Amino acid sequence: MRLSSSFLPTLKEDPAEAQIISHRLMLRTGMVRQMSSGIYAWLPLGLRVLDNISRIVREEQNAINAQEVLMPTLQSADLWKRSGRYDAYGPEMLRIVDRHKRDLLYGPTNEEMITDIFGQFIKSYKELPQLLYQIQWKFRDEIRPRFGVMRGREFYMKDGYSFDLNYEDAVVTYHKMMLSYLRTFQRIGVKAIPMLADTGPIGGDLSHEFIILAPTGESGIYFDSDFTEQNWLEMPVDTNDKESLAAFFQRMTRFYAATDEKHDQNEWQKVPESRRCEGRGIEVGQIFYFGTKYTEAMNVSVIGPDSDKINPHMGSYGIGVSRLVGAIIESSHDDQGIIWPDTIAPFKAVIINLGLKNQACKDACEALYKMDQEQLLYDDRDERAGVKFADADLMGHPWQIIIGPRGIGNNVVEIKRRETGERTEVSIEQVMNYISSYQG
Ligand code: 5CA
Repeated sequence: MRLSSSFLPTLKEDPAEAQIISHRLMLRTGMVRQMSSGIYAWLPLGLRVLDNISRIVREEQNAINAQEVLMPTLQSADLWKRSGRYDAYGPEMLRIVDRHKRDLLYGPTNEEMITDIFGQFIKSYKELPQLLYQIQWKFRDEIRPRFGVMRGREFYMKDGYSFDLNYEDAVVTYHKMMLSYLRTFQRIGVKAIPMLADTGPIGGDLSHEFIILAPTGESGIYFDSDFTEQNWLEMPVDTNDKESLAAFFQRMTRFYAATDEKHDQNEWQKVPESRRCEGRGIEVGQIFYFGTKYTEAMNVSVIGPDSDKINPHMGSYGIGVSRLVGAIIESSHDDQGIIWPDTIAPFKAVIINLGLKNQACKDACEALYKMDQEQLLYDDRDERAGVKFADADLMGHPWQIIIGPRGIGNNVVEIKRRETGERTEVSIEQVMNYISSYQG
């Protein structure tokens, strides 16, 4: 994308409405714009990040054979009356009446709808397990929307739902999803730590929250620092083998990790002092096992091996995709601006042309830009070098490729790594190679 003709409306001043750094940086870089309280429009730069996160989430869900669906945002109130949650959910649910006076609602979550869909099609235990997910907008009429996209009213969520024949099988699915989440967050470039959690309005008796460390987080957290040393992508777990999954789960739960709600001082004392980490964190995902809560209430069953009727055991699995955008910035920025992890950055690199009037510079920039127009942002604006550098740091592209009259005479360009500030000179032919083979 050429910066001179793109829709990247950056702000010069800090917006007054933003209390935390991620919100400030998202507004300053023109990623989002608030349209009503807690409701945001995603502009090109922000949407690219949202799409990149969604892509990784999708790949890791598909890798454990979860199947993607897309359910409507509007749901019939009748569904929620069947589960008993229509009255129980309270004022967070946005209730709507259509022209025929039928009660609808903007879905805050989809346990009822997916259970209904499942019940319409799946009739035998032989068709279990089933694992379905979607990435879709949700609405919760939060009393105090704040911190930008982190606690919005309309927000983007990956929500997954599982159906198993019994408790033992449902636990295998829970373990599988746990591993898939750890891999997802590692690929996204954040350290998310699973912590035992309360189940709230979703219900059930087994749940983990995934928490990213950030000083502005809403929960106090305690964890064993050895957890963050684990490489989940290289862990040899066979997701089709329940013993292998159970062994992984046992290994994982060896590390102490708890939010202040579940913190246990006795257990905490058993962690070696040098490994005790305390701080604050942001919840970017949560998984639940809640058994037959919805299948029983909504009278959904399958025929079991002995021709008896069985209510399948369910779990649900959420990732706050839009919240993650803010949470990543909270945990990855400096005084100059955002520092995007490579895998979800809106652009791989920015090309900074310091010699707009110099034909050799222009030619070099154009040639480079043509190599990957989708992933490169070309700063071809008629602006001072200082402005271009500041904007590049602010927007947080992992790489800056700086092309100026002096270097280009010797066929070299300067490359700056945003994360470390490290600078290298390479020949113009080597730039893309250097970037794609960089190993931290
Ligand atoms: N049905 C379950 C799992 S699919 C569920 O709704 N879980 S949840 O309530 O924990 O939400 C899943 C994730 O959505 C949370 O972990 C959080 O990251 C995100 N989320 C929840 N509320 C908001 C909000 N108001 N703004 C932004 N993200 C939110």
